[in-house]
Amino acid sequence: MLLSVIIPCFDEEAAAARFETELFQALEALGVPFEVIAVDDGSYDGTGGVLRNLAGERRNFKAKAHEYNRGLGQALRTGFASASGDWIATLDADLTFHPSQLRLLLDRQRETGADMVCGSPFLDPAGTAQVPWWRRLPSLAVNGLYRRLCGPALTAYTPIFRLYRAEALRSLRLESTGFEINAEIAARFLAAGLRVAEVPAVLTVRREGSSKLSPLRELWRHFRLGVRLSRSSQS
Ligand SMILES: Nc1nc2c(ncn2[C@@H]2O[C@H](COP(=O)(O)OP(=O)(O)O)[C@@H](O)[C@H]2O)c(=O)[nH]1
Ligand SMILES: [Mg+2]
Repeated sequence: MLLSVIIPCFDEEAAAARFETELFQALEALGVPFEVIAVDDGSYDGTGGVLRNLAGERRNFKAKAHEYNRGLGQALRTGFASASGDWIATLDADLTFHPSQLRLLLDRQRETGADMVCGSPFLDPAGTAQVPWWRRLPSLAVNGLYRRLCGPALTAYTPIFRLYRAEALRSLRLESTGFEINAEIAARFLAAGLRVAEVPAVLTVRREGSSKLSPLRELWRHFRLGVRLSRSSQS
């Protein structure tokens, strides 16, 4: 087994400085062969330099770059295309789903044989205990809508913290360019009849830098994806 860990990065210079220590320590403790693919999505700060330095030092760290900002969805798709692992995990650059929790995803996959395992902060009250209400409530509402649209198999349609069977992920035709890509992937896995599973995961708050989420823009993108998904389920 080879695990490819994809990390989209947009203006994450301070967070990326923690990869060398915190990220690698957590990944090495998993005890599985891994590679990290960080995608610098046209950052304006020093993210590109930090990632390139790391790529020079570590053989299992690849730095990919977009010339200009193309969005989280495009960054993940660039990462998927460069991954050589038979399993792919996706992670936030701010490590707010701590990479040590990948153990939970790997264990649940082994127990269930699933093609996709989602880390859900909504399965257990501890999962979002550190998240302020003004982030938690909109997120619960959006995930509730996806449950109505795509089914109750999952509680976490929007979070990035996942493990995918690479072959299954590559079989999907993905269109999303923004944060809604995680919901699109989950919906496509379900629609294709692939096996999905969830495990409780803890979401913490960012230690450095600022959130790149623009609430109105993302709400609009979720709305458009919802329309696309309901059309494709009718046809
Ligand atoms: N590549 C890329 N990554 C992005 C973009 N916007 C956000 N991200 C990354 O996606 C992850 C989630 O973004 P974040 O700002 O932490 O959103 P939040 O956790 O919802 O507040 C982080 O790793 C960001 O660096 C983007 O436009 N392109
Ligand atoms: Mg974040």
